Amino acid sequence: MKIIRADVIVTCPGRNFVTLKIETDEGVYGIGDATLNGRELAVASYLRDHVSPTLIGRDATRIEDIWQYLYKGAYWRRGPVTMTAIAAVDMALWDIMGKRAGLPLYKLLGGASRDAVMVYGHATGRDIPEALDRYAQHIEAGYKAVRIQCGVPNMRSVYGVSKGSDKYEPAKKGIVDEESWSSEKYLDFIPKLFDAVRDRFGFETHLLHDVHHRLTPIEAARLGKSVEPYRLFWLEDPTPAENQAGFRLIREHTVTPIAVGEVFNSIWDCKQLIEEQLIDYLRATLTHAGGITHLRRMADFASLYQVRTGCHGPSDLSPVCMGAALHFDLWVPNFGIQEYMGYPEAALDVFPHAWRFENGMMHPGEAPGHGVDIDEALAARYPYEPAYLPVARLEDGTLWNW
Ligand code: GCO
Ligand code: MG
Repeated sequence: MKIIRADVIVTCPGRNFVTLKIETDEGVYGIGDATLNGRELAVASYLRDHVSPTLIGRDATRIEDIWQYLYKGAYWRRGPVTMTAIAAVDMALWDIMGKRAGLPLYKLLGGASRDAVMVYGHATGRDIPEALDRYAQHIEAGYKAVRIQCGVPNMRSVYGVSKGSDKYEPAKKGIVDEESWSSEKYLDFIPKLFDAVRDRFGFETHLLHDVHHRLTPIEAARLGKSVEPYRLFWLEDPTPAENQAGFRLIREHTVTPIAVGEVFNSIWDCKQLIEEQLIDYLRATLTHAGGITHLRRMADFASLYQVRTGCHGPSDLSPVCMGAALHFDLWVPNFGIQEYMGYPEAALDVFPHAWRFENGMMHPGEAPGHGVDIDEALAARYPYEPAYLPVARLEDGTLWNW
């Protein structure tokens, strides 16, 4: 089964998505997500100019060999642009393999390890009462796990809090927005937020929170320690993870579970974190970490140390990634949780999908492959619109980690 075309489709149904469509001489095609928020066109060019021409004529069933070819063959290894491009090819080829076999992807991977996949939603509020109301809405919708983010008193802007609308979307059309940050104000406030959640809702739901790389290791240790009574499911990205050894400091001080890795793109980004058991959940996901072929390798390695998966699943990963991730989650033995924050309606129309949500649990469906398609005519009605993630500055103007 030979590859005869590999086209890149860029569309903006509410936000930008990059999709790779691979077609074969047997008429079977597959699609993969190549969306890298704020740097979409870099991956589109990498695929269009440097990868697609090398795919033509290759056997579409040689998924592993094509992965190795793109990884080793570029000479320049790793990095988010390269690994996102490889991921898109990999996802599309697994989709083709499933369609050809007439099997849903999770069965190709080894079959279901569970009946459905637990997901967590996002409750965000400008203040505690609003955040608690959103939390309540999630419980009513059946969610068993909820991430809470909340405006901090006397702080102009806070990661994760939408300005008005219900859905949080960090990328801003056309401009790079500047937000401000104070670790001191945040550290004082967060225990009060969790206290209010547990006070009103008890310990029934899993409670999650994202620090979004904002603290130093010792501050993160202090936060983890101070929120232990609220028994979080996880505390996410408490400090940037380039220095993996930095997490030792956090581990020495707290038993609050730690989740890291939405910006990881390779097993090398988390080798020490996993080997030294410095984290509990790995956030890497298919689109940014080399697709199914590579994420499977990372998850297997993590399983040796009882580290579980917690795939990144914001609306800036396309519904194609979400579909493939749900197959991965249904199979992966060391599954923890999957993020699911929903999509703009227009995006769901452009990407018809087989997955379903019921009572806080999701299932990828039984369609062959990953079960997500693209309506190209509809996609063409939403041209690319430049949009960028914000940056954060400390109150004195110092550029900080957003
Ligand atoms: C999350 C993430 C996102 C990122 C976004 C960047 O936990 O869902 O932190 O909100 O900020 O994916 O593109
Ligand atoms: Mg995050």
